[in-house]
Amino acid sequence: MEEKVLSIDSATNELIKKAKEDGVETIFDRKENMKPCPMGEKGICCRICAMGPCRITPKTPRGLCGATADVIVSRNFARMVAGGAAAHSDHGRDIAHVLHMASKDGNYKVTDEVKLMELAKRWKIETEDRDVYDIAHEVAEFALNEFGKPFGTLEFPPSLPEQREKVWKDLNVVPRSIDREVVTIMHSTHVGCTADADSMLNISMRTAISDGWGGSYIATELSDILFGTPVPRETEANLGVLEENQVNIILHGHEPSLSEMIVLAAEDPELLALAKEVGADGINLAGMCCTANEVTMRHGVKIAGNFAQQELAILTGAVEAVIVDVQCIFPALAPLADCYHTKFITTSPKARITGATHIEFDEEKALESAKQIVKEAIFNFKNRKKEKVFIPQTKSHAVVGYSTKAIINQLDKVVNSHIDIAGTVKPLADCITSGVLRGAAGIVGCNNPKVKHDYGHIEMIKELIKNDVIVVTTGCAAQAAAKAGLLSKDARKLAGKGLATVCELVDIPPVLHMGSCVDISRILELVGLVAKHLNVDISELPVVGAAPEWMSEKAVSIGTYVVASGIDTWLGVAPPVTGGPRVLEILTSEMENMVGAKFFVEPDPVKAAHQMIERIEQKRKGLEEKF
Ligand code: SF4
Ligand code: MSK
Repeated sequence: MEEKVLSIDSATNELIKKAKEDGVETIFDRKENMKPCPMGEKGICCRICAMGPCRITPKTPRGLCGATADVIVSRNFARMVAGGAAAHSDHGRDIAHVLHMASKDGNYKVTDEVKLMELAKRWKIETEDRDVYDIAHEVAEFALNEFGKPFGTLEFPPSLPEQREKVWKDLNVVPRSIDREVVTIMHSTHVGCTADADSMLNISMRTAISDGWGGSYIATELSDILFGTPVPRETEANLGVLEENQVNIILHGHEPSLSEMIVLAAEDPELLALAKEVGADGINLAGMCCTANEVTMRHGVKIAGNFAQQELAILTGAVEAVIVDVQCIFPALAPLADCYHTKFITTSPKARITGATHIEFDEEKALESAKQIVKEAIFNFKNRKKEKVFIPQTKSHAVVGYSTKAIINQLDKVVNSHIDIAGTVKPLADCITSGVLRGAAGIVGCNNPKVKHDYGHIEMIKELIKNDVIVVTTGCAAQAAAKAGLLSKDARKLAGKGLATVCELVDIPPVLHMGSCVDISRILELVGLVAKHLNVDISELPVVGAAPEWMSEKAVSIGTYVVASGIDTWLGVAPPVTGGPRVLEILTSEMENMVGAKFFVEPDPVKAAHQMIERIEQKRKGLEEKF
């Protein structure tokens, strides 16, 4: 029987084959045996109280309490939003705590002072004649207060157009504080509370907005202040970045507070000497999932791969340690690591995994903790079994690190200094209104074995750039693009004439890496600034979003805040809402009347790209009438 090709990435396919030879299982095997529950798939199973679980069927159209399919589906959806918003925002809160402990002589320092001062001014924090760290601590306190302040509403960043804020005010979806919105969902979905799909989705929107324009935004801004605002830099991507003769360490998870310290520890002369002592040529760090994005855009650390490749890194037999913090970590890594010499090291009390080695990362002694973790990897080098090693020779060149500021810097290359001022998004807005660029698309999100690995991302991106739609990308989609060579400036040859010309003039690739999942806030910032420049609402711009291979609750929150921000969003995998006709109607139709955008579900990425282009052209007509 012919083998099913599970990925468009040759390194992935080679290692899936090795897994078979080694007699170990991966997500790709488990997917074959898993038969998803049809009730769960439609979202019509409720286990909110112990009278259930209740399943909606033609014979039982209501749960024991009387909840309808729409009530159950909308509550399940809201809880996914709450889970996603909580994960992103708690990440933001942790970074705020790190900023609060930053000091001149400590491990954590202020790196982007300009950004700190901008934020301090925005939040009306006194900056005159004050020590940078005093200001930083007050900024951190202000940020922490945004999570749980008892009165008022969220402080929006200046990139939010006032037209959009008005839409939210009219719908009563302006978030109060971030934690409060998450708690409100948990309360409202308790048995005997909200039993109205419209209201449930309204609450979901408010919580999602508190993520995108609150918790995630804070995570990005404070990370930039601490670790530096990314600038374009070169890197390489795919499992071929692992080195035969070095101590290979995979950094996997999300929060840069850990990975930044590991990067420092891996440069420590004492540890480098120790690596030599155990017979290695050096220490090779490689990132996975969003940690990869964080460390590649600030340090050029190479990208080992995306979500679906985490087990495959261990399968190479050449990884001394996989160091993880939070989110998107397979529990399967623990038993798999036992089959090889790899140490699977968890570091966060929020993500302990049975079978892993737990070394708690102590932010108070950050570098010391990081060194201890790196030492574990070095000492493990001697246990590597040469006969088990197979590193696929596949890697691609990529340019990463396009923060909003970095994009504006690139745009300055085409500013006519006689007419325009530098440092704005005007050149980008001009390219869009003139039609040289038809529009822009944000392609984000995970891998999901329901979709051929990376196929959804890559086919969609290629189709869009071919049609002069510039693509910005984050998360595991960004890594798929890096592996496929689409983040290289050479990828201009795959772009349409207009986009290729812009890329040439501004010296960028046609697909811009903007960071990790929380950095979708950078996309919101850029889009918001263009809308403000043109004095239109975000929903009037020829801008679309997509998550072709999404899988996490975070992606549900992201999709909801992106749509609530006025950007049409395509999903390659249907969310578990199809059992609620009213919920489906709101998400895929009525939201357009409320927020000027809606969800689309289309598993074929090329078809989806054409639907996106069609919507872009519709929005262009609206803009042309206006200008
Ligand atoms: Fe069943 Fe209602 Fe309890 Fe859900 S909340 S499990 S529908 S009785
Ligand atoms: S890591 S949420 S698999 S993008 Fe942010 Fe990747 Fe999705 Fe996790």
